[in-house]
Amino acid sequence: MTENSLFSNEFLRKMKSAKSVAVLTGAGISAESGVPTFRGEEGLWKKFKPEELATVDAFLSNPKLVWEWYRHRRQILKEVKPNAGHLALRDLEEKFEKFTLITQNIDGLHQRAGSRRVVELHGNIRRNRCQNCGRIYQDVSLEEREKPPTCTCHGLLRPDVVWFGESLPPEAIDQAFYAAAHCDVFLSVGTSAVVYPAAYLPLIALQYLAYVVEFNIEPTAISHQVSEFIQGKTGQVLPQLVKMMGPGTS
Ligand code: BJW
Ligand code: ZN
Repeated sequence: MTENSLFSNEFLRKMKSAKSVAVLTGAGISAESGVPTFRGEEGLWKKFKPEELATVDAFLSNPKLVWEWYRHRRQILKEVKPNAGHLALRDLEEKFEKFTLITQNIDGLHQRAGSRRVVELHGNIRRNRCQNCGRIYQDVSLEEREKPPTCTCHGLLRPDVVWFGESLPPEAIDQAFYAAAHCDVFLSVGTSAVVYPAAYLPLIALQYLAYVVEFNIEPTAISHQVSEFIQGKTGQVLPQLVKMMGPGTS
């Protein structure tokens, strides 16, 4: 352990010599901005399981309820800003030749923090898409509607996000799998690692012999498999990692 004691010498050595780093983030990184997570005690949605609302079936059987859920979340996002964890990942990006930030989050907070290369696995809440013809609508004023607007084809508009049973954007998943298989260090940050295929990424990185470090406030489904588990709030721990890395690139 170092004087800092949070990070092992091995982890810091790997980080300082890494050419390629991949990071997977989940709802936990945005929790300190005030965005509710999906699961666990802190999850505001514990009265709704995501598996019950984030599906096409739920949307088609009760479009107004699902639209309302997203309207509420869009409202929250108007009032929040990136936290120290997002900013630390932005700073980390500058330190490596190759850095891929893969996020399951749909909140756009990494981009707002200034991260340049962000791979969005589950879409983005700011856009809407026709459930029938797939046409994309960028007009954010549609968010204000109390029920889902309709497309010119008469299909219902829904947020352009990935629900259970739906495929992830092919380009995003390709980039994510490539980054996991080709990185020297992989960081799994603020995710419960129970939703696939995202949850495969740290396991793939391990298979390809990357050093895999998990950051979470509590152990998760993959904690026993990773190279190192670092317990703490990402808004506190990630800035310390950036500081320990020192100035410059590796
Ligand atoms: C902190 C903190 C702080 C708090 N600091 N930490 C293989 C095996 C088994 C099942 C499947 C499989 N492959 C596919 C499946 C089915 C399914 C699946 O995974 N089901 C599981 C639940 C079992 N997957 C799918 O359906 C996916 N599609 C797919 O595979 O397509 C191919 C296919 C098609 C048809 C048939 C079969 C295959 C799609 C998954 C889409 C997930 N979508 C959602 C909603 C997105 C839109 C929205 O936001 O509304 O994505 S669900 C929800 O979960 C959201 C999240 O991105 C995702 C992950 O959650 P996340 O980010 O990990 O959040 P939490 O709340 O779970 O965890 C937060 C963590 O932070 C916790 O650990 C806290 O401790 C921690 N934390 N504060 C650090 N301050
Ligand atoms: Zn349409």
